Amino acid sequence: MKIDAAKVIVCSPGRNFVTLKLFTDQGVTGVGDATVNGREKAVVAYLEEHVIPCLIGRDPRRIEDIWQYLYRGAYWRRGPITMAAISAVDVALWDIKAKMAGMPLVDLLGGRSRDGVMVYGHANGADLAETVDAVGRYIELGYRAIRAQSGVPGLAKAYGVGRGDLHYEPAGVGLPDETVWDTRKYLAYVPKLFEALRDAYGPGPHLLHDVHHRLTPLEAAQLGKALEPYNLFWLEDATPAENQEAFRLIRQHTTTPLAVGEVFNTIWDAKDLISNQLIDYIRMAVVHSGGLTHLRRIADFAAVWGVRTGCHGATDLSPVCMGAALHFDAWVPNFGVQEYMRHTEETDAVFPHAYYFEAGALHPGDAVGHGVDIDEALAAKYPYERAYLPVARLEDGTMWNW
Ligand code: GCO
Ligand code: MG
Repeated sequence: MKIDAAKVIVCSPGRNFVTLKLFTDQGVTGVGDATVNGREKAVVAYLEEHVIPCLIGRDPRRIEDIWQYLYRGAYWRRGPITMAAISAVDVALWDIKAKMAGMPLVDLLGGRSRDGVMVYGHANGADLAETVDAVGRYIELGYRAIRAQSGVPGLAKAYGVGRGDLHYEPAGVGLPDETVWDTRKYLAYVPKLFEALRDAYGPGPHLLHDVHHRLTPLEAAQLGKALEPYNLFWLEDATPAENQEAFRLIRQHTTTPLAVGEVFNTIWDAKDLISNQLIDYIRMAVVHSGGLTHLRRIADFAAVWGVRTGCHGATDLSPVCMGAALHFDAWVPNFGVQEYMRHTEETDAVFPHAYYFEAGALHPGDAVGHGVDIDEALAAKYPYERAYLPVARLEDGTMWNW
């Protein structure tokens, strides 16, 4: 059996997606997501110029060997572009293998460990009252876990606050949006938000919050401590994690559970965080961390240290990534939660999928493979548009972390 063709499809049904489709001489095809938000074309070039020529003629059944060939063989290991390209190939190969076996992908991974995959939805509002209402709407929709983000008094634009509907997407066409950040205003406000949420909805719902890399380790420790009375499911990306040691300081001061990893690409980014038990949830996504072959290895390593998974699932990860993630989540023994930021109707139509939402959980469905495809004719109606994520500056103009 041979891979005899490969195609990279770029489309923009509301936002940009890069999809790899692999074809075999036996007629079975597979698809993988290769989207890196705001840097999409870099992955397209990596795949078309450097990866696809090495794939043609290879046996698609040799998933592990192809993974090692692309990872070790590049010499320039790791990084988001390399690992997204490897992931796209890996997921397409797992899709092909599961289709050939006539099974949903989860059965190849070891079978289901749970009936549904608990997801958290994104509630946000311009101020405290709007955010409390937004969380209430998610509870009515059946969500058991909800991330709450809110506008901050005195700041024109806060991270995570959308355009007033359910489909928050931060990337915009045109040059990067400039936003202004002030840590003191934010720190004074967030505990009030979670106090209001617990007053309104009691101890039942799992509440999550994303700091989006904005704090220093000491500030993150202060926030974690201040939030302890509200029993968060997790506090995410409390401080940048290039220096994994930074989390030790946070950990020494608070019992609020910590999640990190959506910008990580390999086990090496998380090795010290996990083995020193400095975090509780590892957030790496199928698309940005080398596919299922690498992610399940990370999950097994994390399990040794009692760290659970919480895969990134923002709308810049395509339905193809979501499909693969749900098969992984349904299997992985140390599952925590799956992020679910709903795609627009246009995106859902371009990527027909077997997964579905029911009672606060997503289900991967019973289709063979990972159950997600791309409608190429429809995709062609949404051409690529250059888009960037915003940037953030402090009030005096200093660049900060968005
Ligand atoms: C999340 C993320 C996203 C990112 C986005 C960047 O927790 O869902 O922080 O909203 O900002 O994926 O492309
Ligand atoms: Mg995040």
